Formats: sequence, structure tokens, C-alpha cells
Amino acid sequence: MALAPVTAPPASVDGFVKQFLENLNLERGVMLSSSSANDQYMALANTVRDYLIARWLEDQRRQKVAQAKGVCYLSAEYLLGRQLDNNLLATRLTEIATDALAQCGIDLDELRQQEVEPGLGNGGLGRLAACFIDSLATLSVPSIGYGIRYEYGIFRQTFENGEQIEQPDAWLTLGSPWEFPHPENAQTVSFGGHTETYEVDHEGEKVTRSRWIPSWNVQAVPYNYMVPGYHNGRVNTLRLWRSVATNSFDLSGFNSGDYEEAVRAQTYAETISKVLYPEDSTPQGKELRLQQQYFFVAASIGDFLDHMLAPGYDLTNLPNRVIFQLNDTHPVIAVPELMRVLVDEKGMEWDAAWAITQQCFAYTCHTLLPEALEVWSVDLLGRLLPRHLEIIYRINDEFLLAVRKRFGDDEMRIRNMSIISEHPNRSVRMAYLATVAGAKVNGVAELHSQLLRERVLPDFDEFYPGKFTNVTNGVTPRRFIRLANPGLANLITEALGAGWTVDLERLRGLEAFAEDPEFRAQFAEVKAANKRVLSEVLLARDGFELSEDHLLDVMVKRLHEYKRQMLKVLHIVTSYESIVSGRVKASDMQARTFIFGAKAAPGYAMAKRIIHLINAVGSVVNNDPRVEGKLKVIFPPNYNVTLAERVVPAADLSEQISLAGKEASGTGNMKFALNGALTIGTDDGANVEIRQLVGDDNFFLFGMAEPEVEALWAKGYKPAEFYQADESLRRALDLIASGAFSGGDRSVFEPIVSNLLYDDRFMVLADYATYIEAQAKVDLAYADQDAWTKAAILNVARSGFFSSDRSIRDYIERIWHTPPAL
Ligand code: Z2T
Repeated sequence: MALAPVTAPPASVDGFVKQFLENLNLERGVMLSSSSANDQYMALANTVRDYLIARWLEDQRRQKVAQAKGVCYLSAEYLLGRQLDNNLLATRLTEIATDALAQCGIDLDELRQQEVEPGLGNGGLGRLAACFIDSLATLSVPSIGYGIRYEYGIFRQTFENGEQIEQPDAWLTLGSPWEFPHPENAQTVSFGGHTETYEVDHEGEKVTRSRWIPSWNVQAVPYNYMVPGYHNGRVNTLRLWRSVATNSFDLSGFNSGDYEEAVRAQTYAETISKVLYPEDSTPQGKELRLQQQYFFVAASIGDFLDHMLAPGYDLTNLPNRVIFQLNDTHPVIAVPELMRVLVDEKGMEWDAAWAITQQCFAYTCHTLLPEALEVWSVDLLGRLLPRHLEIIYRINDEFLLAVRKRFGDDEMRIRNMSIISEHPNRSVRMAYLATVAGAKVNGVAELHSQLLRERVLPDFDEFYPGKFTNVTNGVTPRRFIRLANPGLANLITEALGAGWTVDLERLRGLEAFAEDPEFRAQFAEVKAANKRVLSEVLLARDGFELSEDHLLDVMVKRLHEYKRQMLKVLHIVTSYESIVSGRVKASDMQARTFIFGAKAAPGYAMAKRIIHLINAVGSVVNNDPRVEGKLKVIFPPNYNVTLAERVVPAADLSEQISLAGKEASGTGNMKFALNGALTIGTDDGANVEIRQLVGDDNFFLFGMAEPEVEALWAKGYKPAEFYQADESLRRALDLIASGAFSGGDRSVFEPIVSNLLYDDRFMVLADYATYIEAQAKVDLAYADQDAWTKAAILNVARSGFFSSDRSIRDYIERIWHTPPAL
């Protein structure tokens, strides 16, 4: 007889109280009266978990029995944000938990603040992965997310004299209630050594095969996280790997007879999952990073084959069972790893293994920046993963043979398409490997996918017709509307009924309400209330206060030159200069508060200098009495998911001002539109689609389009000519150069100014004039509050397309072909 399955505690206030107190006593070992806020938070998290576990276990059982095709999402980053609220929402427990805690004399809001968000990602790519696992669970897609359990996530940013200082993100120190470690399910991951050949009999013939003799290994220990679907009773798994030394300290590279050395080996092994690399879009090519990549990918493939397949599974059917989605090139070493497992370990023939592999992977590209396309030097790869390098060579040889067969001996084309690049030194182009191996390759917005095909990989597009496709990014409405903006969520539900949270196109129904003055007033009140909440948060967090009646102008995203925070700075300096020069009366100006949020990669000097400049401009502008408080620049440090959830719902204006052709998609742009901010933006990434949907009247477009950018490059771009020709630009740049924001010291920001004047890779100066013009239109539009509100409502109504549920449906239809699950 089967044992009774676990059941969830009763979903009632009493049931919750009982479970909470039991967890406090039995798990934390404390009484309520003497418990700390952390004890209470941990007990609360445990209680929420207790409601999810039965469903989780059941879903795992079902997935295994059904053996339906599922998705393994491979991502080096998951920028999850806080878990507590999301899990309460998914399980419909928010009200019960609030009341239950109140009975215990505890304020749920206080406990919310206890949670340290897992910041296991840099920016858009990591947050996208987090939105996708939410949608996968909500759409009941059989799936596992695989990644790395970094001990330190994205650094904590502080400012010292306006300059960025990075502090380690010790997010695990108070304990992590959402994870389930399973050391007994550890995978061994090997590195280094050499390969050797040996002979085997194959159908009476001797054939030579190769095998890998690694020199050291580590254990990959899985930490499982529950990923609940929204109100559907599903719970999927996110499995993050931690590296630890093998029991035997078997890192033969170290002298294992020596105790001290053995302990050192332990430390060495644990280094692999120690820290997230803080570069967004510009990888540094460090050996440890390649170790991280192989580590999590080898563990994930091993785990899937060992635990998810029925016993005796015929691996030739693998493509009917799984698709490994590669989140950018970071996990692409999975391709030679699956080949190695199939050929070397399972004894499969090369051609059969390759046919399987080519159906089991799909690749998402997230960039067009040439410096962001990962390459690994053959030297490094050969040292760390010699067998994988051999496999890559063979894949490349066969691929180039096929190219020759198709296109003839066009050496130029061969060189251009080779997975191995020869200059500046021999290296493996990971995007090419992914493109050759992937059944599908997708970009992340229409424009990006088009440029990917036409500009970056045209030869591949020609060689593989039908391989390239688009899936426009999306964001989860659970976190970014329901949780972040409860006021708006309630207003929508009152207007349209429930259901929109999982069917975001229903927001269209709000179009009619845009005509209703009553609704507009309510909508405006929600925005005002969100500003008050943000003001309180910023006051408590950083001591900033927001003034009422200011237009809230927000630019939050990683600091990168291509995103052009400098263009925003020039706008602010222009406004400031126009006041102090006496040309504009402060009292005639539309009051604005500019909010920045941005982390710079620690090694990115220009980005860090721009952060310094923003803070410097802020301290001058905010304290100059001539400004009469009409311009405020605030830059709260350590922008993260938790802060985004407060900033986005309060914003009036969303700054999406990258140089056209550089931002693959952007996802912040979607979050703002869905929360009723109007966008000022270039024709770039998903801005293009946002504008098409919300309409030109409800979007402030400026700047060159991508073809114009190309044309200007072709003609020869001389930024100094724009400086010479535009008096307002000259005044702004001269003011920065004069030392006005650096206590008279002209050297501090000189590198920024001269970079703009003489290089300006991202054409800030070329787009300055139209940006300033568009900002003037913003001021005019904002003066008519009611018309502004109407446009804001239409932004919400027409942005339902940007739900990550729609993205996932597109992946299913265009790439995964996974059948609807039970
Ligand atoms: C990243 O966040 C993005 C692209 C990368 O290219 C790397 C990282 Cl860490 C290698 C961003 C894009 O810049 C952004 O446009 C896009 O919206 C996001 O990925 C998700 O696709």
C-alpha cells in the first residue's frame, strides 16, 4: 500500500498560526516571546514552504511518470528578487499570513524587510531568466531551471564622495530558507588532464576512439528551489549548483598526501561557485569563469540524464524528451559536453550523437555588441577541457566541410564562418558553436533578431534557412504589476475582473476606461500614492525625500556607455545651465526629479566615472538656491530588484535612450509601460514594439534610427562638429569641462568630455539635439495632467503583449514544441 502523501497544512488563519509557531519552536528553537525578526522571518518562510511542498513533490512525480518533453533552461544567472511575497501570492496566502502574524503580534511588512534578495545575476539577462521560470510554472510547462548557487551575488554598491565602492554581497549569512540542499545527489565534474586514444572493436573492425583523462574534479551539490505557478497549484524546480571538494580531496593537481594542501584543495574547489562575475555584456575571459560555465552545465546534463530519464532510456529518443535552452553563450560548453557523454561514455557513434545533439539545443542571443560575443582562447580551453576542445574541432571540421560543399572553396567565407577564429589569437567563437549546434537561434526583440540575421550572422542565416527566429522578451505581471503595484492591480481588477494576471492581453479592456474621467482620477491617485510609497522608502533607505508635483523622470539600468546615461546627464546639465545663466526662470520650469539607478562593472573605468559625474551634478544642482528646488537629481545606491519594485510603479517618465541598434531588447522599458509611465526613447530594441503598440501619441520618440546610425558611421562621424554647431550642447559640455561639478578641478571629468568630443562610440552628441527637443515636448505634455494620465492608461492597456507568458508561448510554438502538460 502506498504511504499517504504529504498534505499541506489547512489554509486557514488558525492552521497558519499553528504551523508558524511550530516552525518557530521546532525549526528555530525559540519561543515567540524571545524570537528575533530573523527567527520570525525564517519561520514564516518555512511555513509558506510547508504549503508548497506537497504540490512540489506531486509535480516531480508526475513529470517523471509522464516522460513528456520538457525544457531545461540553462542560465548562469537568475536575478530572482525577494521570494516571500511571490510565494505568498502564488499560493493565495497573503491575507491568511497577514492575519495569522497579526494574531502573533507581528507585522508582516516588517518580516518582508528581513529578506535579503538573491542577486544571482547582473541585469536584464538574469532577470529575464527569473521571469521565464515564473511563466514556465504558471503555464504548467514541465521544466527545470539550472544555474549556479553563487555564495556572493552581484556586489552591493555604496558611494564614497560620489564614487562607486563595491562590497561583497553576503546574501547567505543569515540563512536561506528557500533552498533544499541535496549533497547525496552531487555530480562529479572533472577538469584538466589530457586525452588519449584507444582502439575498440566495432562490428568486426578496429576503430580508434578518444577519451579524457582529467586531472582534478569537484563535486557539484544541487540546491533546489521551489518555483510556484500563479494560482495553478504547480511547483517547478530551480536547481542551483554549489561546488565543494570531493570526499577524497581528489584534486591530484594538489599534493594529496599533504594535509595543508588538502585543505587548500577544498578552498580551491569552493572557489568555483564563490562569486558572480559582475560584468553585464562584456565578459573578461577569465579561467574561473570558464570553470563556472563548465561546472554548472556538466552537472546539469549529468543530473538530467541520471535522474530524469526512465531506467534504460534509449538515448536516441532524447530530442523527444528534452530541449536545453542556452541563455546566451554562457552555457554553450554544454554542446561538446553532451557529445562527450554520448560518444565517450554511452559509446554512441559520432554521427548519431551529433544528430541528437543538434535537436536538443536552442540558443538565445542577447546582444549585438561585438565585445560582448564570448570567445575562449584555445590555449585555455585545451588546458581546462582538452576533450571538449577536440570535440569542438571535429564539429568545426565537419561544419566547414559542409559549407565548402554548399558554397565552394570560398576561403573568405570559410574564415568568416569558422567556429575557430585565428586572430588576434586562436579562439573558439561560442556564438558560432551555439548557432551550428542549435536547432533554433533567437534574438530577443524584432529589431535585434533582424540585425542578428542581417549583420552578425548573415552567412549562417543563408546556410541554415529557417533556423533564425525572434522571441520578444517579456516580464512577469505577477511580480511587476501584482506585487509591485497593488494599487494599479486592484484598479484593473475592479475594471476588468480577475484573470488578467495570466492573460495580460485583457488589459486592452482599459482603453475604454481611458475615456472615463472617474477612472482617470483613480489612476492618477494610484500613481500619486506610489510616489508617496517610494518617497518613504527612499527616505528610510538613503535619506532622500521626493517633492510633490515633480515629474518623476527615471533611468534605472546597468551603467553602460551604449545605454547613454551621459545623454541624460547632458539634459540635466542643460536645464541647470539655462537657469544659472539666467536665460530661463526657474519658476517657469516644469519641476522634475531625476532618479538614477545603476551599477558599473568594477573594472569599467568610464562607467564608474559617469557614476561619479551623476553624483557630482546631483550635489551641485540639488544645493544651488537659484534652482529653487525645481530640479532634483537623486541616485540611490545599490539599485536592485527590490528597489525596482518601488521605483517603477512611481515613475512618470521612462528613459530608454540607447543608441539605435545597441540595446538588444531592454525589459525595464516593458515594466515601466505596464505601470503607466510614458517612454522617451530611441527606435531600439523592444522600444520599437512598445511604440508600435502604444501609438506615437503616447511615446516620445527621438534620435537616429538604426539605418541612420549606419549611414553616419559610413560618412564618418565627427562628434566635435555637433559640439561646434549646437550652442546649447556647447554650454552643457563646457560647464562640465570647467570643473563646475568637481570643485573647480577640470581633470576629474575631462576623460568623459574628451571621449564625447573625439570618440563618442555611441553617438551621444549626434542625438543630443533631438533628445532635448523631445524633452521639451515631455514638459508640455505633462502640463496637461489629464491628457498625460490618459496616455499613461493607454500605455498600460496596450502593453499586455510584454507578459513573459507570451514570450514563453512563443518559445513553445517556435522553438521547443513541448506539448501542453497534464
Ligand atoms: C545582459 O543582461 C544582456 C545581454 C548580454 O549579452 C549580457 C547580459 Cl548580462 C551578452 C541584456 C541585454 O543587454 C538587454 O537588452 C536584454 O533585454 C536582456 O539581456 C535580456 O534579453
